[in-house]
Amino acid sequence: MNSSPLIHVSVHDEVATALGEGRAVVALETTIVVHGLPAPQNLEVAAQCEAVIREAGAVPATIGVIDGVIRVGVDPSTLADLADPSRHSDKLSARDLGFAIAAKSSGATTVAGTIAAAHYAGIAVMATGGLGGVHRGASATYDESADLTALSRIPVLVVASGVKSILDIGATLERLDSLGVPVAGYRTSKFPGFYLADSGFPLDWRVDSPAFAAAAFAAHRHWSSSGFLVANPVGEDHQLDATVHAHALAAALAYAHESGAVGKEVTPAILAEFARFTGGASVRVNRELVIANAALAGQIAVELTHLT
Ligand code: PSU
Ligand code: MN
Repeated sequence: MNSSPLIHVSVHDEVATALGEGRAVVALETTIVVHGLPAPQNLEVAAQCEAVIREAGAVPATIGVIDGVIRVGVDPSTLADLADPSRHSDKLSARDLGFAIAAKSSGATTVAGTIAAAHYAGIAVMATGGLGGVHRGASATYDESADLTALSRIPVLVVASGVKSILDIGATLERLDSLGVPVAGYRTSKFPGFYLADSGFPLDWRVDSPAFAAAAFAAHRHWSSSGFLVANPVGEDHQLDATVHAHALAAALAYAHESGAVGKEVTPAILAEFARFTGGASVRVNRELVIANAALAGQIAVELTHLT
């Protein structure tokens, strides 16, 4: 699809055909697979996300960078290779993509990196687990995920279960407000708390159907080039026990501080400590919510094709 001698984006045939025919496509990120979830659940979750997107009538496009090419739609063996710990695959935000291409290196894309590539390829919907956001103590460290600023300028609808509970949720919601990113709860008026269904923070808007979410996003796109966040809570029967969550959160934050993790290492370090502390329960919750978000994203993407 490129006229330039530098072939830097390759769209999988099935994805290209679907886009050409105006059919629904949902982008999936790879950071959650490579740096977020432990093996072997990571590849199982990736496959299930693709399966539920197909069940909804859409085509999945898992995005990552392989040997300097942004691949929009990677097959399972390529994904397994990217996730192989011995490959030490990078974690790529939007600003990193140019370097990875120039260096012909490989890496997993975050939400920011994924929506940049998805939009470039013509995909308007993506699913993830939890969006990155404002870290606790950010007023001193300035640690705020580039997911937020990417969402403010890239018109992709993201389905996520809020932001990870390790973050400063109130500050993250304020930043999304300042950045002009619409936030809607899916069948709830409360912002989800990732491992918990309810973070306690109220939302101005709720959407009760995929069709309504698609209609609101389609209208928004007429006057704004920002993305759109649909916050889908994990089912109450799947959420983490509130007491376990509170203890795990305290342990994970202390661990992150002591480990000296900085920059892009912080989120993976905290997620890993959460998993260790909860004996894997947090991984089960993460798995449930990501798959549910992929299914909802598929339904919204299908509705969007009826409007555009
Ligand atoms: N959702 C999950 N697990 C994850 C992520 C999302 O359930 O690991 C990843 C996404 O790729 C998101 C990233 O963009 O965490 C945020 O990283 P940071 O805080 O370094 O921006
Ligand atoms: Mn950060």
